[in-house]
Amino acid sequence: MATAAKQKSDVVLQYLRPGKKFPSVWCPGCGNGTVMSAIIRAVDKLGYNRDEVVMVSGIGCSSRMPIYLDFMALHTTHGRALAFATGVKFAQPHMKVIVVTGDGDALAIGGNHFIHACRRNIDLTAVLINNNIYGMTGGQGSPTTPDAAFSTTTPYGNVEKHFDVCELATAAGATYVGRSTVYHAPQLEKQISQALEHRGFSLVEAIANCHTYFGRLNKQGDAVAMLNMFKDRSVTTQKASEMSPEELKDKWIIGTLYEDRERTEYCDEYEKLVNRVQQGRR
Ligand SMILES: Cc1ncc(C[n+]2csc(CCOP(=O)(O)OP(=O)(O)O)c2C)c(N)n1
Ligand code: SF4
Repeated sequence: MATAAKQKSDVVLQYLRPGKKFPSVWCPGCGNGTVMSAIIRAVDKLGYNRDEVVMVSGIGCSSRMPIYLDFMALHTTHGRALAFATGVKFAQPHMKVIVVTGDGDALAIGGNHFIHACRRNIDLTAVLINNNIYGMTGGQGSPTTPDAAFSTTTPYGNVEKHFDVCELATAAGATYVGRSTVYHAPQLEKQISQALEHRGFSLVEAIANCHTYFGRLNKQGDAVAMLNMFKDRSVTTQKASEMSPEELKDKWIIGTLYEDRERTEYCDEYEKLVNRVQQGRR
């Protein structure tokens, strides 16, 4: 048992950037670490050459991830990860491009890039770490802060409707959409693997704990209490299909939520266009 656990952690250690090993800037117990291990395990099991993996992020606690991981990396400006990643993929189509982004980074300042990356169906995998708040800057509300929830900018309770990021991505044209939580680490890894193997724009929403701000301000307890809450409030797609809308209220449906294998990917479509034009066809 101890050996199996050691082997598992060894895989994670192999992918950490030399000289950037722990301690990280993340608070002890932060969900970002679990998401990072799930990404590592998915990449490792899929057998990708790590020099062909590019990790791109914006700014935020979650967006610190490429600093720790020994992949090709771009730590970009706030909200712009998908725009940079689009450029990387278009210039180097053979690269596997993983975007790590927070709910604020992807959906507030980066909201426009997010919907257009979905619409284009470019072959990127976005892992959106949703902790319902801005962690790095001290707990301000984000587009996923739930109705009535507390943050430093909603001290009397949020009056705005929040985004369901998976519904948003599906409506905008993403061709793979999945969700999991940091409590369900093996399933999170599976969703990330499926997203990486999908040709087109894929999104995995990773529900994660920021106990330091969201948990504290909303009296949800420490990291362990928040993980137990993720366990209690999550239902699989299969179970959800047997539940009424009332029963599903305040629940997270986890698993693959949407998949379209038919639609052509953006770089492939563009290559076809170039060939057509070079042959003098319209
Ligand atoms: C142009 C710009 N505006 C604002 C900021 C400040 N800022 C840095 S991170 C951040 C929010 C991060 O929240 P989120 O993306 O949810 O990530 P988390 O820290 O929760 O992982 C903000 C507003 C910035 N760095 N640049
Ligand atoms: S502030 Fe929140 S999101 Fe940032 S490292 Fe701490 S627990 Fe994680």
